[in-house]
Amino acid sequence: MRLTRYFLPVLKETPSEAQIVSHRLMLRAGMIKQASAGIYSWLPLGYKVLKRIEQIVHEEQIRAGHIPMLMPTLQSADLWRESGRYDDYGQEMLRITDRHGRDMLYGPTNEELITDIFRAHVSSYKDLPLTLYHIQWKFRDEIRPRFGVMRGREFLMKDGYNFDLDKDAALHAYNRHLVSYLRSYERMGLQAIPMRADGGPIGGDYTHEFLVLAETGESEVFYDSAITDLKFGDRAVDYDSVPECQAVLEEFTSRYARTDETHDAAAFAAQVPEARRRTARGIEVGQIFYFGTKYSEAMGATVVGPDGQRTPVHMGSHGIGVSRLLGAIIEASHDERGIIWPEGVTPFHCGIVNLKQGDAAADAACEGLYKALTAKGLEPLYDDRAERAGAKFATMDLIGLPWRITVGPRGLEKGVVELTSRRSGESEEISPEAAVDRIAQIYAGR
Ligand code: P5A
Repeated sequence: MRLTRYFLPVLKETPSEAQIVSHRLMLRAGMIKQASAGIYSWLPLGYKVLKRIEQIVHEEQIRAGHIPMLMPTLQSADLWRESGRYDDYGQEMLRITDRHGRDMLYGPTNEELITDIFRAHVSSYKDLPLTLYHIQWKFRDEIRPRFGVMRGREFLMKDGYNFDLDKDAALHAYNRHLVSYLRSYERMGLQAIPMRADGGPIGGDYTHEFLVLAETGESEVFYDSAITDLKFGDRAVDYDSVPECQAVLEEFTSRYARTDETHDAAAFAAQVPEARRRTARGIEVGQIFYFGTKYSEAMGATVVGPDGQRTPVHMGSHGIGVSRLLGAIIEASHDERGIIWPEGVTPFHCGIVNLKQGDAAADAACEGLYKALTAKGLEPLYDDRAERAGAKFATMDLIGLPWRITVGPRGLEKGVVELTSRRSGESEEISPEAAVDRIAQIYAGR
């Protein structure tokens, strides 16, 4: 993409309404624009990152054997009356009446809708296990929407639902989700720690939240610092293997880590040596639940088991805050100049800065780099504006592309361009061809 043809409305001023750095940077980098309280338009740069995050989530869910689909945003209130949650959800639920006077709602979550689909089409244990998921907009009329996409009213969630014959099978689904979430967050450059939490309006008392530690996080958390040494890495876990998934769950949840809802000061003191006890704040980027037969019993979602008897299925639901993740990643990865995107989610693979637009050699070298990178399947952002170098660097630093290739007449006389890492700030002078190869190598397999 050439910057002169792109739509990147960066702001010079720091927006006064934004209280936390990720919100400020998303506004300044022209990623989002508030449409109304807690509701945002996703401008091209923000939309690109949102799509990259969605793509990682899809790939990891499909790897785990979960099946993508799409349910609507608007739901009928009748289903929610069946489960008994129409009243439970209170004012957070946006209620709508259609022209025929029918009660509708903008879905805050989809347990009822998916259970309705299941009961209409599945009636035998032979069709289990089954896990369906989608990535769809949700609406929760939060009393205090704030921090930009972090606590929105309209927000994008990946929500998945497992259907199993019994509790053991459903707990395997739970473990599979835990493994796939650890992999997903690491691919996004994040460390998200599973912590024992509370079921809230979703239900169930077996649930973990995934928290990214950050001072601006809305949740208070208590944990054993040893947990931050755990890395999922690129281990290959067989999602069909009950012991392998169980082992990952045990490894990542055996140390004390809880949100304030379930924190137990006495257990904390008994289980964790004082030097390793931490109280901090965290951003909740996902939550997994096992709630058994709560919805299947209320809504009559049963299957005929191997013994010929009808039995309600065991279920769980599993959510990732896709739009919130943009804020969480920026909170975890930025400096005073702007965002620093991890390679896994960056909107463009690298920037190309032409120090002297209009100089024949510099223009030609930039065009050459642009074509060579594109031919390798990479997406560079070429700053081809007739701006001074300082302004171009400031824009690149603000929008946070992890790599920058700087091209100027002086370097070209020596046959070199400059390759700079946004994270370390280190630069090296190399030939344009070597720069292209290096960028291709960095992104190989991503
Ligand atoms: C699990 C999937 C559920 O709704 N039902 C379907 C279950 N869980 S949850 O924890 O309530 O939400 C899942 C994730 O969505 C993100 N989230 C939000 N993101 C932005 N703004 C909000 N107002 C908001 N509310 C929830 C969180 O990341 C949460 O973990």
